[in-house]
Amino acid sequence: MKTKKLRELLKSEEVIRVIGAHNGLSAKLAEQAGFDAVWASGLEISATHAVPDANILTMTENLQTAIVMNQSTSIPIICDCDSGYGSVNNVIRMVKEYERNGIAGICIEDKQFPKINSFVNSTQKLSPIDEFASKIRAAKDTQQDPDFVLIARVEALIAGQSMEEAIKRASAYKDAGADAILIHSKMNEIDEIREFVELYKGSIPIVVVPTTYPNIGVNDLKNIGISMVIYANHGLRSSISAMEKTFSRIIKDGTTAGIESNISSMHKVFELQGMFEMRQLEDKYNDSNLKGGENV
Ligand code: SPV
Ligand code: MG
Repeated sequence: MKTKKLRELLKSEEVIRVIGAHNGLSAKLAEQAGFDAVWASGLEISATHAVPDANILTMTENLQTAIVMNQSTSIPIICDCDSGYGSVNNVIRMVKEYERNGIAGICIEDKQFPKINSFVNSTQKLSPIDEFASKIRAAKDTQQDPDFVLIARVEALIAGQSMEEAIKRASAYKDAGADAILIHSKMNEIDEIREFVELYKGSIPIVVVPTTYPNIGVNDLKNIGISMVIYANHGLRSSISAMEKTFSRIIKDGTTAGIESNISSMHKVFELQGMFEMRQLEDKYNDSNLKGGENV
């Protein structure tokens, strides 16, 4: 069970390394690179639909994407579920659906619906603490598998609120039953996170997303007392720059010759999509109608 795997990871002394992904292929690449788990990122999934990260996509669209990701990997998927798609009743259905579909963990954030990405220069509207704590209690009461993980994300620092407010929220969410706290920050240094960890004496794992403070290494995170790091958007951003380079070069050159050596081979594509395994199965079951060669 992937829920059990994620629980085991949360007990480990090492920092759990998680990478953002947005489809089956990127989830598979995450596993092959050696990540412990995959973050089904709202930012990545919305961007790959070419819509804003602002609850434009529905829960069902995000879940369908997460299901494909889950089927493509053997490592746990942690789903970014924004603020839970509405009220406690939305959260209750959400937990049922995500759990039923084999998702190992979810993360909900204490913002109002519709949310907007934390790095957008906009007013971030937080939920009242009690309202968000109720969502956590409802989620924990709903889950059937005790190993299903709920991460509660504190957006107080993102919203420009005090450290005291962030600590108060983290404590309330832990009391409501959260399995881990994601403390989000948009500072360029780790100091704010370090201060949070020092002041927050809660006994549950702490998760960080170092998008704006990339210089902090995994060993430093461990020394500070962080349990999980999510590199939330680096797959998406690397694919955008790679495609931009390739596409503009083809337009400029009028040929693909100049980019061939910089892009993955067709062999690699076949390997990633399981083409060779499929062909072996054909041989095994002797389905002569489907036979053909690899021509590229
Ligand atoms: C995401 O990856 O969608 C996240 C992280 O929620 S952030 O973009 O930092 O809000
Ligand atoms: Mg998100």
